[in-house]
Amino acid sequence: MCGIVGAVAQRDVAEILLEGLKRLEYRGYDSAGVAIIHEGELKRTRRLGKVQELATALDESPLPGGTGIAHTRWATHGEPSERNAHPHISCGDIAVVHNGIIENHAKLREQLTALGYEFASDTDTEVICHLVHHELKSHDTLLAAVQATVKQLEGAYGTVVIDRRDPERLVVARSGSPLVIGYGLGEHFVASDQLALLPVTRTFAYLEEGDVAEVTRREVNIFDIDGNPVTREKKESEITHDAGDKGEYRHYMLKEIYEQPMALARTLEGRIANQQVLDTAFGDNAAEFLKDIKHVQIIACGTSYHAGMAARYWLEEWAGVSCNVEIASEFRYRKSHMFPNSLLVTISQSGETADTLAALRLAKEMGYKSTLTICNAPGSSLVRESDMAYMMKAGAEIGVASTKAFTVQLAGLLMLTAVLGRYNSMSDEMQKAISQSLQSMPAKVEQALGLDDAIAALAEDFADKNHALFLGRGDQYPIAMEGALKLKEISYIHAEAYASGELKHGPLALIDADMPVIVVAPNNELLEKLKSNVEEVRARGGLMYVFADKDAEFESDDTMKVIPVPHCDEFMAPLIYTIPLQLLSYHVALIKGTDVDQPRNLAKSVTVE
Ligand code: HGA
Repeated sequence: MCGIVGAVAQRDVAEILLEGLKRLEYRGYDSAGVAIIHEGELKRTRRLGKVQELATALDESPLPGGTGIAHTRWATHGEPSERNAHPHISCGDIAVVHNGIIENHAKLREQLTALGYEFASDTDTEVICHLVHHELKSHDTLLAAVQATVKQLEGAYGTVVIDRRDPERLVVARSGSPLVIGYGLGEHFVASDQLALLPVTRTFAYLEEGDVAEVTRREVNIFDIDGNPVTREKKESEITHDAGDKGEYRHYMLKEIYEQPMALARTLEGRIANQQVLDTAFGDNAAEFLKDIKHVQIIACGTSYHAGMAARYWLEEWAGVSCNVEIASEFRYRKSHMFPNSLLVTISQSGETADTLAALRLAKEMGYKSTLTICNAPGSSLVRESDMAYMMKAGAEIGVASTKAFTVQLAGLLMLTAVLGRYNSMSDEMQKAISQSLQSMPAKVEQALGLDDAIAALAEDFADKNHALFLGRGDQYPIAMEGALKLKEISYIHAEAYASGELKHGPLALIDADMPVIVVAPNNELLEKLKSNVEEVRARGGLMYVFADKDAEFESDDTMKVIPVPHCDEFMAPLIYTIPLQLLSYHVALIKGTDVDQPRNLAKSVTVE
C-alpha cells in the first residue's frame, strides 16, 4: 500500500525519489508527489494519477536539491486529488509524507485550527505537518518536535518530515507502517520498502515500532519509543534479482504465474530430507514450539485467508489437530476462546498486513503457546514478532493480485501439516507421501501451465458477463473462493464461490445462461456428490466450465465445457487446480482491458486497517 521515499545527499535527489516511487508503483496508488529543499526553500510538485505524470511535470520543471521526500498515496481520508496528494506542507516550512491513518485527526485538526493553522487538504496526514510546525515553537530541533508530535498521534504511521530551515536532515517515525533506512556513501535514504532503494544501496536497517530517527548525509541516529538511543541491525539486502523487470511477459501477474514452478522449488529447498519435512523449515527452534501443539488458529486476510482455509481441511484430517481459520479484521475485534496448547499461525505475503499484525499482537497477549508466520518478506514485522517464521522465498510479488505467493503458502501449510502430523497421529507412510507430493509439485505445476492456450480460448465467453459462480467441495472450496477473488480483483466481474453442497440453499436461484458456473472437480471421494451438484445447475439452464481430472469422466456438451487438468494426488490437488483459475482470470482481464497489475482501488500490501 502506498509508498514513501526520502533522501539526503550532496547530489540532486529528484531522480532517485522518482525511481523509488516507480519501484513501489505495483502497490497501488492514486496520486504522487515530491518535495525538495533547494536554497532554503521548499519546492513541491504533485499529480493525480500515475508516477509518470509526476515525472513529466518534473521534466518540464525540474526540482534541484539534495534533501527531499516523495510519496505515492492510496487515499484513506479525502478523495484522490492533487490537493490531497502528499507531501503536505505547513506554513512553507515543514513538509511531510505519511503512510497509515491518524485516528484522532479530527480532534487535532480542531485544536490546530484554533491555533490559527489553515488546512489545505482533507487528509488526516495534514495534522502531522502542522503539529510539527507548532511543536518547533517550543522545541529546539526537528527531532524533538517530531518526538513530541508522535506522542499526540493515535493510529498508524510511517512518516518522514523535512524542514526548509534545517535543510540537511530527514526525521522519520514508525508506528504501524514499515520504514527502512538505506545506507549510502555520504548519503542516506529512507523508504517504506527496500525495493525502492535498490538502485542506490543494498544496506538496510528496519526501524522498529515506536522508533524515531534523524538522518543526515553523514549520520543516522535512531531512538526507541522512550527516546533512548538504539541501534537497529544493518543487513545486506537478499533480493538477488531485479523485481522491477517484467522480462518477456506482458504483465507481472503473468510472469508470476509462470514463476510458480521455480518459486515452489525454492520454497522446498533444504526443507525435506529422508522423505520427511524438517521441523527447521519453520526456524531453528521450531521443534520446541511445535511438539505439544493440539490446536491451530490461523489468521489472515484475502488470498492468504483462502490458503488458511484449505489448510484447515488438511490439519484436521491428516495431522489430527483441530483448526480454526479467521479473517484478521474480525479476530482482532472480538473476544475469542483460546484452546489449550494452541499455535497461532499468521499468513501474509508482505508481513506488514495491519490487521494480521494486530491479531498477532492480541494473540500474544492472550497467551497463545506459540506463534508462527508464513511470510514472504524477511525482516518484516510479522517475522520479527513471531516465535517462528516459514520464509516463503517466493521472490518479490509485484502484481497486486496474488498468485505465486498463494501457491507457495499452500506448500508451506502442507509442510506444517506434515510436521504437526508427526507430533500427533500421522503415519510414516502419509508423511512420506506428503513429502513426495511436495517434491513433485514444481513439475506438476509446469504441466498445469500447459493449459494456458486452452484457457485463453475460453476467456472470450466471459467478456460480456457481469457475474460468475465458482463451485468446489472439501479443500477445493477455498480454491473456488480464491478463483472468484482473482476474477473480481482483476476483471471487475462480480464472482462468488460456494461450497457446492450449498447451491440448493440459495444460489441456485441465480442460475441462468448469463451466469457462468466454474467448477473445480479433481477425482476425489467427493466427486459423485459434486456431479449431482453439476446436474442441479444443468437442469436450470446454467452454463458450466468444469476443470476436471480426466478420470472424473465429465464430457463436454452444449451446457458444459470440460477442461482436463493433469492428474495429481490429493495433497497437491488444491494447488494444481489453482493454476487454471489464475490463468482464466488473467485472460478475462486481458479481454476486458483492465489494469491487470494494478487493478482499480486496490493496493498490494495493506498496511492500514
Ligand atoms: N491517510 C493518509 C495516508 C494514506 C496512505 O497510507 N496513503 O498512501 C491519506 O489518506 O492521505
